[in-house]
Amino acid sequence: MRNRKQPLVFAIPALLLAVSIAYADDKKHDDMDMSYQAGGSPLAGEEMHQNINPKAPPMTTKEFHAGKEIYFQRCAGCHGVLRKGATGKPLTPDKTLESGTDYLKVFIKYGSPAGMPNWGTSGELSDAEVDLMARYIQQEPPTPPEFGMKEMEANWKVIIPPEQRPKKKENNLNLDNLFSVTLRDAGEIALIDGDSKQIISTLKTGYAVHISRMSASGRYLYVIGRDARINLIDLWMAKPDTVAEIKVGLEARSVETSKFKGFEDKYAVAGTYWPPQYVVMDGDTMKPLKIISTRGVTVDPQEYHPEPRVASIASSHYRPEFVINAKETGKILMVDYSDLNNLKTTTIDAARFLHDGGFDSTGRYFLVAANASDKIAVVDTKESKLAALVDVGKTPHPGRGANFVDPKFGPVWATGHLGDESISLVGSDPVKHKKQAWTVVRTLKGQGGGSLFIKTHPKSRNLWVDTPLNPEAKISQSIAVYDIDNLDQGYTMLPIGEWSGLGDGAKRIVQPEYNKAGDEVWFSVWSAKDKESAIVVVDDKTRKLKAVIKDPRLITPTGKFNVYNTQHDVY
Ligand code: DHE
Repeated sequence: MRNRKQPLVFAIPALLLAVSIAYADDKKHDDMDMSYQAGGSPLAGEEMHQNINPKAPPMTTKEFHAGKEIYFQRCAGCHGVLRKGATGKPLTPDKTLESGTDYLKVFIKYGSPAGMPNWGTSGELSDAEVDLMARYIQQEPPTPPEFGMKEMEANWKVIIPPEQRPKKKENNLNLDNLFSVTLRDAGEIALIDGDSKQIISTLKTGYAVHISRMSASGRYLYVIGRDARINLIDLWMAKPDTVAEIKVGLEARSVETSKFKGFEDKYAVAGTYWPPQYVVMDGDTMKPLKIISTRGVTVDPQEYHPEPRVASIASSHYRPEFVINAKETGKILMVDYSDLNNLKTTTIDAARFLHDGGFDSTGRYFLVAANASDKIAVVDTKESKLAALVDVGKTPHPGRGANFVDPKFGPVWATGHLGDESISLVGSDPVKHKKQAWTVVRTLKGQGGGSLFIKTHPKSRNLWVDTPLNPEAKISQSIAVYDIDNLDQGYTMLPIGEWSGLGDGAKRIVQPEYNKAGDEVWFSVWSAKDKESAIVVVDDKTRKLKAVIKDPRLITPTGKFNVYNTQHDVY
């Protein structure tokens, strides 16, 4: 049913519940588990969960609900709400029952070198919870509730209506160089002044907050949590704060705003993992206007998929269109927002498991990773057509990618990979470098697999590649930097984790992000929530340490979004 190439190597700290259970043919512990579990008197008198499969280990109704809660919070992000797998392996009962409780418990408790987090030994889950989860994932997955207009409206709050907001900017902040920093496990963002490196404020956001995006004018900041809660923050206020809030589903990752001329700041759009749909909202209040389901048929093989999650969303500069990537169907939806009542959508068949991506330097082409297909899909947003499908390395993960001019091959867009150490440079100029366009013109050797983000800036000749998910601490705690003019020379490794001066902790270096001027690169030094984390700022020219931002409020900083660069798609 699923693509056999689904990644083994994801260590996304959120959630891989059982990376290798598919290989557990020889581990049939069902009977043993059954007798062990069923014999326990603690269950006597408890209301039991009724599973349609009699082989599933017994659970009380209370345990089932507790398991459901943990699963939707921690595991669904990778394994899917219906447990059909995506980033993580499928966890449907046909697989999990074969593995059995003991085997699953080991995986959940200790994780695996291939990327499954060690939920038990890290202290995130107690032994009792590990046992509960091992039994929970052998039950039939419950279908989560739908989330339509009624639910969205009930969860929508305009805290300060547009007419009561500032008529002009009321603070002295240099908004262009402000950073919105994800404080993942705190469920907050920090607004950091890029000039002084001071934290201006921290704001409460959704659970396991994920990304920030800017409105076309640069006034409104949209922040989305994994619980599908979006905060709309007005940066013109004397003290920037949330002016509207909405929850658009049970699980989400992406939010974007209309950027086409004449529609600046008019609409926002958010995609959800569950339910599989997207919603178009008013830009300044987030009033939900139109919900569209992504359920449908996959590009190949052509079969129905009940849960095509919405991954990245971009906003076309050439047409009033959102570029919406439906992960499991592999379809890219060009949604014309100029007439919401008579909605026109061009559906582009790309490749399955669409994830993250960004524009080329001209802003015309959108390049998105079809991660488990090891491909990059290139969309021409001017023509609303697929320009190419490019084979790259194993499990590409570009973030928004990096644009620069390769001295030999001309303009390129680059991606790193989760599944191998390579960095693929894709020719991105179909006019002057037609032969190279949409092919891998060069492959760089990186520090190792486990790369998530790659970055440069139009004013820089450095290319930065992180490897936060590499199992080797030396690699996950450092960054590779290439001289764009001498790519053959290979990379220089900078020990950013060490530079941070932090004590023990994972200190994963994640997501390089430039300041507006393009002369500083910011790196998150990401440790667990009970350990100190930091942001390290490096001078782009000298590649020397410039500043370390430390503060007790900086809990698990990950993504950093410079207002100007995010607003103008500079990367
Ligand atoms: Fe992300 C972007 C999904 C885990 C940090 N992440 C994205 C996008 C998607 C996505 C679809 C593109 C949004 C867009 O452009 O519209 N991320 C997912 C997952 O499904 C996944 C794999 C598992 C999960 O449980 O959520 C996942 N992501 C993570 C992390 O663990 C990261 C490293 C840390 C964190 O904060 O959660 C993480 N993701 C990011 C960041 C971006 C992102 C920083 C934006 C990068 C950019 O430069 O735009």
